[in-house]
Amino acid sequence: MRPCPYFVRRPQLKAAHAGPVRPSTDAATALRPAALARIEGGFWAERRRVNAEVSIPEGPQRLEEAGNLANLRAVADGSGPKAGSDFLGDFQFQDSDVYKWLEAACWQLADTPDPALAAEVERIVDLVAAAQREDGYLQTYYQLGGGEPWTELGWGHELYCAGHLMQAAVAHRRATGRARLLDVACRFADHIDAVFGPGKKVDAVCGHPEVETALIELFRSTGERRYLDLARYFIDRRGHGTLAAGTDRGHDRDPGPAYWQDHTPIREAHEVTGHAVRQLYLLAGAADLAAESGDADLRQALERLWQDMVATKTYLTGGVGSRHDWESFGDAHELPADRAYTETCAAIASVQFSWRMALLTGESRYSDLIERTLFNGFLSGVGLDGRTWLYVNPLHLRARPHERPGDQTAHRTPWFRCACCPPNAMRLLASLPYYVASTDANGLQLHQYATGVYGQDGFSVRVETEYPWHGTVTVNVQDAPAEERTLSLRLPAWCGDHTLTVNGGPADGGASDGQGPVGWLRITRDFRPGDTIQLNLTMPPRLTAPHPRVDAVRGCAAVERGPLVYCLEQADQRGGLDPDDALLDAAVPLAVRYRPDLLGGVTTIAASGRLLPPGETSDWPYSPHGTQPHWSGEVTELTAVPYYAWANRGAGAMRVWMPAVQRM
Ligand code: FUB
Ligand code: ZN
Repeated sequence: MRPCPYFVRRPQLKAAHAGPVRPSTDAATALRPAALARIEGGFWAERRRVNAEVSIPEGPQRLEEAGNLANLRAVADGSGPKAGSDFLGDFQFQDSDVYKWLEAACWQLADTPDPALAAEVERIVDLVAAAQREDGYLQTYYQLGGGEPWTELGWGHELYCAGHLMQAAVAHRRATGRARLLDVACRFADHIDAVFGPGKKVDAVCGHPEVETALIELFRSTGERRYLDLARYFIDRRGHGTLAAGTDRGHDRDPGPAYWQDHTPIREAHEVTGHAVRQLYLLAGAADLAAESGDADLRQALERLWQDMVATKTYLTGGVGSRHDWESFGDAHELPADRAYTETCAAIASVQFSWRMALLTGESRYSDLIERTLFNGFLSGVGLDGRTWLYVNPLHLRARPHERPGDQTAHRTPWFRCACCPPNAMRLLASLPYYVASTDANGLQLHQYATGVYGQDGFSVRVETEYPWHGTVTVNVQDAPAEERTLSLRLPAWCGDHTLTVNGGPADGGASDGQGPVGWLRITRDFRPGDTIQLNLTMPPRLTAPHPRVDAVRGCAAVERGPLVYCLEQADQRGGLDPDDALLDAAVPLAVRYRPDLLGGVTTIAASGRLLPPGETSDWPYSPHGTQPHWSGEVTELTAVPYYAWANRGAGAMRVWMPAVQRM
């Protein structure tokens, strides 16, 4: 293998500096991810245990069965599939699943050394390195005769795969200190740099953003500014219609320029639109660029687009992307519960975008959305067993759901023909500790609540909590410098009432920082090791109503508690009641019950409902305004479980939004 032709600086990173999103020293971010970040117990530790013990170790087997590794072997040593049609898999981007798995495995290794996993990582790194072309190019689909590289920018996913390779390489470098995969990524980045740009062979963008954020991470890990410049070029070049729609071989359907985010430059955009994952990966990359460049216009555009997404295009679960057609965002307030697409990857992309915005601005609202998305619209994509997945995450499934050809189904599946979601979920879970805490010159910020240790530079804390089941968060100071520091605790937007104490007494300064009633609770003092801060977040169950513009669920209510969105699954209802056959009575208080035996241990919520009278049918499903002829039946108890745990007990109906009894 040829050495990387450019000088690449590789600063010695401390092992503690693992994790994604490491702004450079000069970056204009308000906050930086905490270097010390370990989740050691509680809710997320259990989900991450399953990820570490089941999902990640079984990944190579899934990649073997799906042909991804065979494709790499075929290129590396001529074994397996030969050329053209022998490429295994239905999509040009099969390689990206391997890279996402590698990234997940590396973040896992950064957390917990595991010789068997480390050996597996090195085996696959060797395979990837061996498949790389002399000139740095690497994509097995085209290397196995799929066509001429860089001629199918719409659907080819070459820069998308390159981006995932770079992210895997950065994870490998940060987690293991090794440079082998980083060299592969640099050689590919250098090749791309030689091919793309004004006056070069190609002056256009890829149909799937991803390389932008990856190049900036590669810049951060190598110090090579050309990678930052290349990312800037791709971000600025997008939105100028460089992608010839529908002209790639085998693709005669034209998704329109918004699908691949080539309809308008980011700085001029006013709404999130098009393919949800493409949109959010692009915005994540742009947020990285805003951080590294200090570009205020770009930052303003990102704040505007994030706000548009939250205000008009986000489900209660944090899921985004309401349309099955082209996996896209819908119109404002087009948020149907039953036809929600809400791809697991889109939830992950939303977390990635929001985290970059949280670091850039220091505002807590971004981490509010991260929390909502992690606990609901993301985690629903991951089976409790760690080996079955959801690609789409609807908020309503009928007992006899219709299935359209080409639709992704809402049944848990071991892997997918298009397997983007499972390894993506693995990498987010493996790197989750790095989304919990951040630091700035004044101190430490806790964005999420998870038992563990967090901190940096002589100021660290240990967090104990049974969140999300209980709202008590105990923070013990472990190390503190002999000077004042500020500890900031996010007051979740859902929380109506809280108390905060320091060493048992009132916390002076524990007030909001001007972001209205929600925001950061800040404690500034000369902390001493052993100081104890206790935050009590009151979390009664609550009913949530949709904005009247969300037509699809008008007149409905949803059950929530703390950060969790609940749903009614048929499996929990008396006599196997289909939740579609009931109304929820909002006038009756909700009751909470902890069920250690259910779904790995969950808090359930009981609500009062009214049944459709038995035998009632309707010849005409409408009635005079102001009447409710079909919903006067007997009272029943309805049981709600956390939405993230749905679809783990076989087929059955489910709803998040329940039509509410209207009192005349
Ligand atoms: O195109 C690559 C990935 O496949 C996208 O990110 C997903 O939405 C799925 O279409
Ligand atoms: Zn996906």
